Amino acid sequence: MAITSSTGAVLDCAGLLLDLRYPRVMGVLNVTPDSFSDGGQLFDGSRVQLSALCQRAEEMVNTGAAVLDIGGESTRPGAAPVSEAEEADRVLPALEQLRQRFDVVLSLDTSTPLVMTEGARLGAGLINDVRALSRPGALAAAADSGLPVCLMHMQGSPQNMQQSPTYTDVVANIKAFFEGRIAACEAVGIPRQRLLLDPGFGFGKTLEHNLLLLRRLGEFQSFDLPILAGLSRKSMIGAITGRPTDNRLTGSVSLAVMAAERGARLLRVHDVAETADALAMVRALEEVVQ
Ligand code: 8Y7
Repeated sequence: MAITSSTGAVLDCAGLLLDLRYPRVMGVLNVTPDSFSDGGQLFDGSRVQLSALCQRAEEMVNTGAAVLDIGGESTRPGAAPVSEAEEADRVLPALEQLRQRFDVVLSLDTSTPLVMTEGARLGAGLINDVRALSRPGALAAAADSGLPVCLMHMQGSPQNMQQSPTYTDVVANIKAFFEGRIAACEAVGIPRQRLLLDPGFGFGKTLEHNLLLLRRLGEFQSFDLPILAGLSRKSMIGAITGRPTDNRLTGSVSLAVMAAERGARLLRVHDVAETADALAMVRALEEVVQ
């Protein structure tokens, strides 16, 4: 199902091919009232505003997004948990609308088995789980969906992850975590070639952990699986530049380039057009001959 090469792969995302042999953009579409950098923008009172959502999606598709990542549960530090039904009510109508309008891979940013199962039925192409299929029933739901899955590393939970993140060696510890989750996936019938790996910048990591992870990102290429990186507008940029979330574009694009140079093949970002241009330059350098 997947054509692999040394640098990337072509993933079958429910019939749409996602070519990860060069770095691609995943645009963030939050359908939450409370996400940390763009919370509430697609919300009208308590409901998802589908027309605003489609407008944002169209802009992202037209400016270079290969994937749209739809999320209905905020995972910012300390965020309140949301019920399965509430999450499904936010995400599934959004997915349905987007599926009708756009021929782009639609990713579900979810840890919830119900959302995986129903989302796959409605045409989702990818599962992006910040909990790496650890919720009860998630492995089975993901296996049944037949979809590719991004396994992200998080230490702790969104409620407590930033309290005192601790590693003996951040890269070695996260590699060991990936080994375990890959084995768990294979045990339920999710083939290894259907997986992407993400070290989870900001999820139970200090600034130093995040910087080390980025510097050493290339070491995760040893798995020979596509690497996803989410750095866009994150607090590590605020910590270095002193900028608030709405003024982190330069920092975000810079980090996307650094990640792509170290092998990341899917960059999860808020600023699609700017990142797509930057990644086009990375690609040109990768592909030039002689
Ligand atoms: C990431 C993510 C978020 C990330 C993957 C934010 C849902 C926080 N970050 N998924 N999700 N990787 N795979 O800052 O880094 O956007 S939410």
